[in-house]
Amino acid sequence: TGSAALKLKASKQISIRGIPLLENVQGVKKTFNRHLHFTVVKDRDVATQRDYYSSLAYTVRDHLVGRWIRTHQHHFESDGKRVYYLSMEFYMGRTLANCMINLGIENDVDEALYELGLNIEELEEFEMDAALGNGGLGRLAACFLDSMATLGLSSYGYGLRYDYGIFTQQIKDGFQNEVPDDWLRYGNPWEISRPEFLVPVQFYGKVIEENGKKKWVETEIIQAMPFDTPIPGYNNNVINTLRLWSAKAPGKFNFQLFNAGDYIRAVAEQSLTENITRVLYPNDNFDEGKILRLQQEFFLVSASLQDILRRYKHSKPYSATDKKPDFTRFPEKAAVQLNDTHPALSVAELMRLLIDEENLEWDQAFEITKKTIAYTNHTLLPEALERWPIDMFEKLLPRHLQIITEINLHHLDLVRQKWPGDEERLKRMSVVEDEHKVVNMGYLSIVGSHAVNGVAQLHSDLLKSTLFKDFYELNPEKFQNKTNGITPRRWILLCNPDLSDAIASKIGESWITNLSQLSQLRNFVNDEQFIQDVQRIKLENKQRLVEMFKDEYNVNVNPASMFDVQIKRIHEYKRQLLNCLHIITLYNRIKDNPDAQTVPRTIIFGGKAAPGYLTAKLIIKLICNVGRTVNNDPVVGDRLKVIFLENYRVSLAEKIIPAVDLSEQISLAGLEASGTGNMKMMLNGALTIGTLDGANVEMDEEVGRDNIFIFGMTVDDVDALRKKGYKSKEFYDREPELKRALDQIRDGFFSPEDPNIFADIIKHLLDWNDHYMLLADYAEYVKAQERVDQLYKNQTEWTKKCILNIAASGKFSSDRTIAEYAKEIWGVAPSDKKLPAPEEGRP
Ligand code: B1H
Repeated sequence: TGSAALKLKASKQISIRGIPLLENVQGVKKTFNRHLHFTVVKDRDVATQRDYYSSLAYTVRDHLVGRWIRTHQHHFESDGKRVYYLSMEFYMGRTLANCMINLGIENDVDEALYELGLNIEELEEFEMDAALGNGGLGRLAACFLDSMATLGLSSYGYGLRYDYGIFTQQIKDGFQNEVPDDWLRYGNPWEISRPEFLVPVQFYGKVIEENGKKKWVETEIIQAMPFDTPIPGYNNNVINTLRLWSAKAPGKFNFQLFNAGDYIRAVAEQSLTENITRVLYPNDNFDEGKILRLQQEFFLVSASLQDILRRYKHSKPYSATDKKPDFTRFPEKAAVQLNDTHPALSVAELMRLLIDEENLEWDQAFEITKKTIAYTNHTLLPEALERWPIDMFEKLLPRHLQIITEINLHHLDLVRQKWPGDEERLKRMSVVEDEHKVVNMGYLSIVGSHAVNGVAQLHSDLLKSTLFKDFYELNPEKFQNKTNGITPRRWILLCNPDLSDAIASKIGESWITNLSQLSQLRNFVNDEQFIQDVQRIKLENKQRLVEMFKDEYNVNVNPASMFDVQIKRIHEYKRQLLNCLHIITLYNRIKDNPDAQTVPRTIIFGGKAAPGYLTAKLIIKLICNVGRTVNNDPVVGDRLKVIFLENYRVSLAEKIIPAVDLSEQISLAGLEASGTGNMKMMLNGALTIGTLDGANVEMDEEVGRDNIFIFGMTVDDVDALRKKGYKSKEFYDREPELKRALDQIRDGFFSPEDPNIFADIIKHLLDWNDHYMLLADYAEYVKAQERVDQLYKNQTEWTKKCILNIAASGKFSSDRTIAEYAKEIWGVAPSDKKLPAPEEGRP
């Protein structure tokens, strides 16, 4: 109750959380009690905390539905161009607090729950994360939905409703275990199924010719059942829709078995069909190439495109009349954005629907397809690039293989026209790679799109100069950059209310939808009161985390220590191991010099390893073992602590990010396409230590080199070193502290009970020549960390730089990113118009 009172006091300051009105508060209490009774079917004698969460969720949902229906009517009536964001991942996290904030009812609900004697923050913990994503790519899709709704776009997310999202990570003795994420176990108050919009998706079968027309016949059908989730815009009464498909066996499946009287088996087999949307593939930046994944991708693509075409055919100009839909105008009414190549089959499926179902000619269909579709690339890592074996296509999607083959023939004709006789180039640019008998989905996406973009300037430039060089030379006008962004609603307003209030007290509130206004904070960089406020808020955020460390990890952490944080998927290219080598170095320095004054640090890791990625799992084990050694060494005391946070996910990120002092963004230059965690921590007043990779480059440009710790090789340095011939052992021999750390790992210093356990890590770094060049960047990294220590000793100077970072983070709003997509790719215009609220009567 103390914290509830504190929260009420704090939240009164900022009007955007809604001004609590007595009548509203009474209304919320009434609705809450009604839902407890009629929806949850409990009374207060037997209701559990989870029941209260459910009642609260339904209460908040009630405030959405009127606006949701209204938004739908508005989109129908205005009949503008619709934007469709197709993604295999939407990493939404929790919905409750985000809805309250975007609707501006947070203070009303706070007050009502307080008066009911309930702790709203405790109730919020009962909501499971909607964790239908792996990492940055899925979370980006979620941030984009928020921004598209906030910018008033008529937009839809399309994805899959996995029964199981990204696994729950448990750490036992330093080893990661995966537990299925049964997120729908207690029901999902935020979704509504739409059985009336069920869509059949075809698989297998064969292609025949009838009257000169191709026909895909004898297919197996799986139904796609849509589930809609509301996506509220910030303070504009817009509620857009995220539509997720769930696989459903058709009622009369498997005729033969039914007729043979094997009823039980026929029904049992239905559940096998429904496996298509059972589980999210848990790989970040890695393509497993499994047929089930190809089925998932086609299921998303086919159901979504059929739905999109149906909406077009029933749109206003055609609904009341019997006018035949004119598909040549389809690209004026629909933009389809592919979130990486995972929905790249859209190119072939849209062609099939236009040609086979709507009877268009090839050339016309291809023009329409290209004008409609655009493609975002998210990675250059070769192991993440999708290349599906032709046999898989042949079997699963025979008609699509034909269409792709024909698209490729037309495409290669154009290449031939531009570069006559250049057989090598022709081979390099073929969508169907004859040599490996695979379809290159990146190439298919480029050929079938009018726009291709990378996710940060450096990444977009590298696409043009390396991975897609030939395609850039063929169609330079297609290639664009759209630097990623994050939504300021979830990533500061929701997760860091006190910092949001402090900012609002200086520059008002319009930065929430116009983040570049944060630059006004530069005027307060010498304002002592503001410096103190920012410092105090960071400390309080850290103290909340310290309590969790005590409760859940039984580690005592000094809240004044520097919180040095690396939170992201565990991957060799992200170089968590480099961070680990630095920790060992700090440890050795303390042990060599027990009395020296050092800047106390708490080094925090969080992140999941793909279940099949053994090296990543071993890295987790090493971090945990180093932590065990360091944390229990009495000589070290509270000068150095290492914590590996279990089950890092969106809802945990919201707790950690506001407490970060130092943000670790240390990937090998050229390999992290953008990064988005880097932006979240910058916005919340952390300083960054990082390489010139991904969006770090643009953060550096925005904040200035004095206010960020940049170290290590650039992309050009990496290239040059590889050309010259990199030998990691030379660095091992040259750097005594590096050698010592590696020797300790190799000799079992951190694993006396199993001295050989880290042999593979040593193999990667020394024997196999350190593919991600950690050893080459080690010395500069350690030096950069020394500069970090120096600055941290002067808390005022440190905090000034934090303020300058917040002030410079405006570029990284996903509102800016989406406004650029809208203008430069989709051809739609954002609107800051507010739709009328439900109580204002029909427009
Ligand atoms: C990113 C992926 C990814 N890039 C394949 N690529 C996947 C690739 O399941 N799969 O097969 C899943 C994910 N994810 C990330 O996208 C980049 O690594 C980040 O640098 C970037 O910030 C993020 C959003 O653009």
